[in-house]
Amino acid sequence: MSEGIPLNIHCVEEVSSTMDVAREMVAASTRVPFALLAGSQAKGRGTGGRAWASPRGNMYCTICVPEAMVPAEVMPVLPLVAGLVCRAAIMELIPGADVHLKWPNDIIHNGMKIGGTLVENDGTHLFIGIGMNVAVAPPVTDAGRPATTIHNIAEAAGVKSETVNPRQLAALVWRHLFTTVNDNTITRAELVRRFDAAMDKSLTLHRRNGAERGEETLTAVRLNEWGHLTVRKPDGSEETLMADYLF
Ligand code: BT5
Repeated sequence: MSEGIPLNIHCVEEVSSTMDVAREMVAASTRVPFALLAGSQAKGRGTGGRAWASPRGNMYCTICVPEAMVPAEVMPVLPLVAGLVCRAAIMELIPGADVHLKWPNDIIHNGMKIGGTLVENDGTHLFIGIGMNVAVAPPVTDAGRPATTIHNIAEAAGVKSETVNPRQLAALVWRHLFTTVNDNTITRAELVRRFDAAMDKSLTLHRRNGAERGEETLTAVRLNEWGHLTVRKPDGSEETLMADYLF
């Protein structure tokens, strides 16, 4: 049990994208909440139409939750919560691992990308997509940062990497997600504080223009109460970003 929500994971082999198949499952009246965990994806997607490389060996999961289950305090920062629960899941498997977050949706180790999250909705349900590299770090072909894997992090930490697998990781993400969603004492301010504390503020950031990176070098300064990121520019001035994605 995860804070009253029994684990409900559907495991499949290759799909186009777990986001699309999860929507079809809702249309076919699959019991929600559920998680769809795929072995690989032919058309995995990131934000803004970018591709998510999805070879076998990694975790490709969409958790579908009725919108009505998510409290008003959590809803505006749900994309940040998605990153927080992924980090918590990895750190439960590899205690003390140096796992950080990059606003708004990346999970990072030593400046390399372990995974990313993508939140979509259909008006009544939320679809929380999570891709995490467990065993395979695909080459990154655009201006994104290099990829790493949870197995690499485990080995560096002296944890047997074969003890970390996609199914187990998905179950931990599920538990951390529903623990947060069902905590009726949690506030938006607290979730923002947690994300701020988990950010790697030493990273050099760039705006994304499609597959290109913007020239200006930015650094993360702080989150505001809505979880928007204030960055510092090379001339020392600050700007608050709302819907931008960063490389
Ligand atoms: C994300 O997008 O980081 C969100 C990724 C969400 C993927 C999951 S998998 C399950 C579910 N089903 C889907 O179809 N999607 C979700 P974004 O921040 O836009 O990052 C995309 C960028 O990450 C690309 O442009 C590359 O630079 C880089 N990238 C692509 N595949 C990668 C990988 N496997 N590991 C690390 N970096 C990758």
